[in-house]
Amino acid sequence: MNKVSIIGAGMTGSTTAHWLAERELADIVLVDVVDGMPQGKALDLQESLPVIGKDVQIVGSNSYAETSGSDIIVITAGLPRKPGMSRDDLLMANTKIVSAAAEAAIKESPDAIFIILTNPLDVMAYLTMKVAGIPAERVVGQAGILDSARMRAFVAMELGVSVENVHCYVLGGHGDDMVPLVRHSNVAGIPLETALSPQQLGAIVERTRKGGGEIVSLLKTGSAFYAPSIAITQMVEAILKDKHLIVPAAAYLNGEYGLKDLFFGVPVQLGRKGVEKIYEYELTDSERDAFNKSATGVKENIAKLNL
Ligand code: TXD
Repeated sequence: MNKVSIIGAGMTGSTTAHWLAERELADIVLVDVVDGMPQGKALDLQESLPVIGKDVQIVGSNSYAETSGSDIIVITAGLPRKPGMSRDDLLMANTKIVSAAAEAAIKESPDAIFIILTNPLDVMAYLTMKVAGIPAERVVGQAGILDSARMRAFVAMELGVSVENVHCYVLGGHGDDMVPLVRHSNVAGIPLETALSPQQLGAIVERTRKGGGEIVSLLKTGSAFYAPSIAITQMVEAILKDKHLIVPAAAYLNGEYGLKDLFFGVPVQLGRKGVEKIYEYELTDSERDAFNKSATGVKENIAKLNL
């Protein structure tokens, strides 16, 4: 059985464990600093499995020893946003937490692939690569599947069609300057720009950009967790099953899209080795401008880390 360790057993971490166990994808270790919490959640989840007939082991712990030999390490440890906060406001607090997590996790699982969720996402993925000292293809950040799923949900609701017919691609940094690529998105092959009026489309793009904030203001404590954790699950499955699945995700760029030395949301092919390939879309001038604006924000935050 494959082994996936999730660092941070809060809302996104434990919900990821839930989706993974339900799909019988791997044995799971949940690690958190809170005494008893990961153990309690792991046991509760383990006790749910007889009902659905799934056989995976789920362990909760406050130490990294149990994570030893993991195929994948998912890092969700850190603070979530409060209403009114931007993702960037979390930078300094989460840098300490993610550094410690990456350092401890790599010692136990030197060959693992890391999937990062903690915000600010693109910067935390970069930090993990540096601290763990592993090749870029073994680190990938989750943001694009979620942002694209939000846009797909809004389009499906607007048109009254199945979400299965809606394909959207949101790339760039995981912040308010993310880039919903309208020209590359479609409904059953019909370009989004034909299927929707400019007003409808404009409203959907805006709601997508602020999709995380919309949930934060509704919840008042904490941020979204169902959609982010199913997005991680899709990435875990693509890696463990060596699917060569192309998804929007944060990968290390070394010249692709004219950008260098940052993690950034692009179409990424995921397989057993991690990031197998980055696909480059042809962009118009305005799309490229949006990419560059988003990348500047990510670069500024990376610079603050003084790595
Ligand atoms: O798409 C995306 N990238 C995101 C990112 C979508 C949703 C959430 N996103 C970010 O993930 C969010 O802004 C946060 O930075 C993280 C985790 O969000 P979550 O909603 O899971 O936060 P919780 O419920 O507060 O859980 C965080 C847990 C909590 O149980 C802490 O005790 C734990 O992290 N924590 C730690 N675990 C291990 N080790 C250390 N050092 C540690 N510090 C805190």
